[in-house]
Amino acid sequence: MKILVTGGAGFIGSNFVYYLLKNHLEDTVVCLDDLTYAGNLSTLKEALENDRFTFVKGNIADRDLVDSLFDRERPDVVVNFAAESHVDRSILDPGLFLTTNVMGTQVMMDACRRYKTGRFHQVSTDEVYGDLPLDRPDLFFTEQTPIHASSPYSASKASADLLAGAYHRTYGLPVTISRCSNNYGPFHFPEKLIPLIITRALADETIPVYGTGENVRDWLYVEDHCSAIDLIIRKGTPGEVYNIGGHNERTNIDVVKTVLAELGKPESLITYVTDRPGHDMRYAIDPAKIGRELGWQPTTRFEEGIAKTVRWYLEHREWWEEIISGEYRNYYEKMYASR
Ligand code: NAD
Ligand code: TDX
Repeated sequence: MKILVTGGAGFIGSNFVYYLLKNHLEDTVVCLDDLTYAGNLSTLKEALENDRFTFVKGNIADRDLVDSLFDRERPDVVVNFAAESHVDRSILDPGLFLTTNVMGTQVMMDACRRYKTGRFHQVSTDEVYGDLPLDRPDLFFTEQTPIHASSPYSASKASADLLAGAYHRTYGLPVTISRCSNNYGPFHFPEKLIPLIITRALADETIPVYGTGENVRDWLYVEDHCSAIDLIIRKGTPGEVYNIGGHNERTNIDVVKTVLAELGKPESLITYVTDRPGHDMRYAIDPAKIGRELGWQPTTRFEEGIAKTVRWYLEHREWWEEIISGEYRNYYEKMYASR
């Protein structure tokens, strides 16, 4: 198969590219990525040396570019990772989230319709379900949970999901959607909580914890997310939504303490700062459907995944030091100075 991966120079997309190249020697992979602040060609260095991999720089919302790419490549499957992905940035500036996450998804699906692509897979998120209360640990998000977005980011992802569902029903486009919990692992951009803790703690800088640190996230090692998407594009049923998660709920403060302990850094680095507006309290995925129907199971326990991730950041300093020495400094100053 020829698989077109959008957003493949970002965190999860790049891990998925490497997953495909390693596990499916019969497949070829084309990556479409606009190399925004979150996309990094150095992330794809090893893939670029593989003759089963092609990189194309371009915006998923650019209709002419996407059409000519489909004309040339005729992919069998499209996996759409490309998105603006950071909640805090969506609060500062929502517009780009609508252009990329909603309009970009539409452009990709229109191309799939025109070229009769065998599958369009939309990589979505558990954030489309809103949040759960802390005092009801018995509640989980299932595929039937109503959409209830809290941030401009999650509203844009929810809009794309609704559009994808409509393209399936109206035009018969073979769409699948996956909604995964928080990922962590190699190539995670340092604006997100876990790599932010690692990169700042290594420099003995303070770790900003929003609000009380009691918010709960459900963490999944990125390779487990990749194996789930791989199963869905090969065995999943068009028109279906699949939740992905590994029952790994942790409060933010627990995550911070676990990572600091792994690094041998003191908890005195923790600094409580002003909360994120509209901050979701708890995410918790019920992954029973993908386990039952496709036989997917996560393989990496949280403590093991954190140890692997910390080791990766220690061994790949050049990757993240390059990022945090550039424009990222201005971002950090703008986002955290007045907190
Ligand atoms: P990321 O921000 O690390 O990477 C996004 C990639 O998309 C970058 O390479 C960027 O250059 C590219 N991109 C952005 N706008 C583009 C455009 N208009 N055209 C082409 N390329 C563009 O994001 P991520 O964390 O890897 O997330 C990937 C996908 O997975 C997103 O759709 C996100 O909503 C979803 N998701 C993420 C998580 C998570 O924990 N990170 C969890 C569930 C779902
Ligand atoms: O400096 C910080 N301090 C802090 O306390 C940052 C960056 C985050 N946090 C908190 C906010 C969240 O409760 O940590 C938690 C995790 O924050 P993020 O890493 O920003 O992730 P989150 O908002 O949960 O969203 C992530 O998971 C779902 C991804 O960024 C999304 O793309 C994905 O859809």
